[in-house]
Amino acid sequence: MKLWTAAVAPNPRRVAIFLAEKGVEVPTVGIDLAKKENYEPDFLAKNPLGRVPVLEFDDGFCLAESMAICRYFEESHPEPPLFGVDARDRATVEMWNRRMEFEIMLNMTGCFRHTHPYWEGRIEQVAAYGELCRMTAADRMKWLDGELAEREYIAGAAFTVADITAICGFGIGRVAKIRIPEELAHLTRWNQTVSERPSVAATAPSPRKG
Ligand SMILES: N[C@@H](CCC(=O)N[C@@H](CS)C(=O)NCC(=O)O)C(=O)O
Repeated sequence: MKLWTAAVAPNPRRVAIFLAEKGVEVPTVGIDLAKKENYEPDFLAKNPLGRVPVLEFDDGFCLAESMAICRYFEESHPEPPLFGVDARDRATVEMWNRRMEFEIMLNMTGCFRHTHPYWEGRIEQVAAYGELCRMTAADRMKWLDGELAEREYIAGAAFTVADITAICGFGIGRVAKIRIPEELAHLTRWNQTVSERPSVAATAPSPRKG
């Protein structure tokens, strides 16, 4: 088994944090997105969408989508549980993870992709869309701050995959110069607590790398 991944990129980072939390080690192969290695025929044969991460099994089967990969490791290595512990809890984690994907990560990556020089000449950048994502992200941070007044982590009292998705969203947002405003005390507290976890600290993107 091997994991096709890319340094810094937020979706591979979700899997890297998840594996570190589980204490699972999987051999990795780095793909250089800047050199467009993800669009070379060998990689497109693994994922025709040209996206990382991809988990390649020994029989050649390739599993893409970071949450599908995390789900595989949740089933194969149940401890510690990161997708919830019973029917209601698992559904609650699912709800929050999807919210973190659609409300946080999508806006952070949208801003990064459409405003950051890293993507110049690589994709068709629509600056106005990037700025809309920045504004929406600001609104969603206020919303999340209110939610976090009620509990320690995104989905409840325990650290889950929803926290992983959110912290990876905030990480790439920082590269696009989206900062959590200090007055959002609950979100700031959550960000500090989660950022100090070894799995998160070890995979943090540097703003210079893009
Ligand atoms: N929904 C996919 C998204 C994967 C994705 O967008 N990966 C990015 C890196 S974070 C990528 O491979 N980008 C390459 C490109 O757009 O050229 C997942 O959750 O794994």
